Order: sequence, then structure tokens, then C-alpha cells
Amino acid sequence: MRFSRAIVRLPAESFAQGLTRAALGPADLARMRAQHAAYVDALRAAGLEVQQLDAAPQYPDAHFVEDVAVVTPELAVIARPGAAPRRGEELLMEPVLAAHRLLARIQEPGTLEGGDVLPIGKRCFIGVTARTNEAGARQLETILAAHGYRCVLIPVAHTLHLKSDLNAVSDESVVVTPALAGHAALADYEKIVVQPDEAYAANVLRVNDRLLMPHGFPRLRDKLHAAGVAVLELDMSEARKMDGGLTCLSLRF
Ligand code: CIR
Repeated sequence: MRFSRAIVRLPAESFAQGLTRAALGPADLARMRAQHAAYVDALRAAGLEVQQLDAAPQYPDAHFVEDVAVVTPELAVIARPGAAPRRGEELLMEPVLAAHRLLARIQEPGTLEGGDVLPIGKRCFIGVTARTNEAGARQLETILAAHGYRCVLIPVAHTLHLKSDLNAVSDESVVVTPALAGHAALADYEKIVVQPDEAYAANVLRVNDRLLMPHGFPRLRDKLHAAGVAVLELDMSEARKMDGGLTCLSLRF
């Protein structure tokens, strides 16, 4: 899938008050801003036109824009965050996406966060997690089925989002943690399995002809190099402290 655009949102001054289960110390605003700017540069270097939205200080997690929508070539599905403090972020994104796509919406009692949704071609993996419930996943399945997608629901209990554990390298290969590597739904894919102590690095981001990965995970980097994948490493230390990674900082389409 080739992307031509991305939407990002500047981290707010309040960003360190966002939700996190990581115990990695306090997150630093200046460093987060610098890392976010480097991320935007990487998206532009990959050929994307990047629309940068203003910070939304009332929502400290709002720069994790991936969670509030699912965008495909056919439409944009406005999500319904499972995390109560994040509910409302999706309303900020609605008018932005309405300029690019027809909209559909996840409705109550469904909850869904985009971090749980991994489309690969016309297949779409949906994590059922503490953030995305089965009702939300089934709603998305129905919406996408009308556009020819075949969805697979994957229950994920041990981590925040599906894409904390599983991401595409190409249409045929994925990076995956040991926890999901044996899942039957992934049987057709070539798998690059991250070591348990490098699990954070499973959140790689494929952007056209390149793969972004977090800096500091040499064994995954070497495996990707050995597989002939060109990677660009980015320092993600501050987003990581807030349980975020490469995929969650943008919507690509
Ligand atoms: C949250 O807990 O919702 C944010 N602090 C992190 C969201 C990360 N999103 C993602 O991986 N898609």
C-alpha cells in the first residue's frame, strides 16, 4: 500500500500527563518535541505530504492520532476510544478526515482504537484488547467487509494494542513478538520475531519503500538488515515513556 499523506498532531505541553503503564521515568517535553519533529521529517522524506495539527492540551494523549481513526483508500472510520480520558479526541479528527474521505463511525457500545487495527492489503487484523471491545471490532469488520476486506479478530490480553506486537514489513511479511508469532491468522506471513527483551521494537512503521524502527534495538535491526529491509531508526524514548510508538504518532493514507 503506498501512502501519499499523513496527519500528525503536535504534542501538547500537557503530554506527560497522558495515560501510561510504562515505568520509564518522567517524559521530557523538549525532547518529545524534537523527536516528533524528526518523525515528521522522516515521513516527509518517505514522500508523504504531512498535515500537522495544532496541539490539543485538553487531551494529553491527542498526538497519538492513530488511535482515533482507521483510514483506508475507500473511507475513514472514526473510532471510539476505549480509554475514557481519550474519548472526545476523535471529534477533533472528524472534520480533518472529512476533507479526505467519506466517514463511518464506531458506535456505542463499541469501542475501538486505531492502534488495534492493522490492514495488510485487503486483510485486516483487529486486536480485541482492553481498548477495543468485540462490539467495536465487529462493527469495523462489517464496515470494511462492504469494501472487500477480510477481517480477523485477534484477542490480545498482555499488551496495550495489537500493533504493540504486530506490524507489516511488506504485504507478505510481519514483525511480531513471540506472544503472537504462533497465531493461526499469521500462518501465511513470513515472520521476523523480536526477542522478548526487544518487544517494544515490534512497533515498526512501514512507509512506502522504507521501514521506520525505534532506535536501540540492535538484534531486530540486524534481522531486518539480514532480510534485506532498509530501516531508518528514530529515537522514540519520550513517546515510549507514555506507552506510545512509531505507528501511533500518525494517520497514513
Ligand atoms: C494511551 O495510553 O492511550 C497513550 N498514552 C498511548 C497510545 C499509544 N497508541 C498506539 O500505540 N496506537
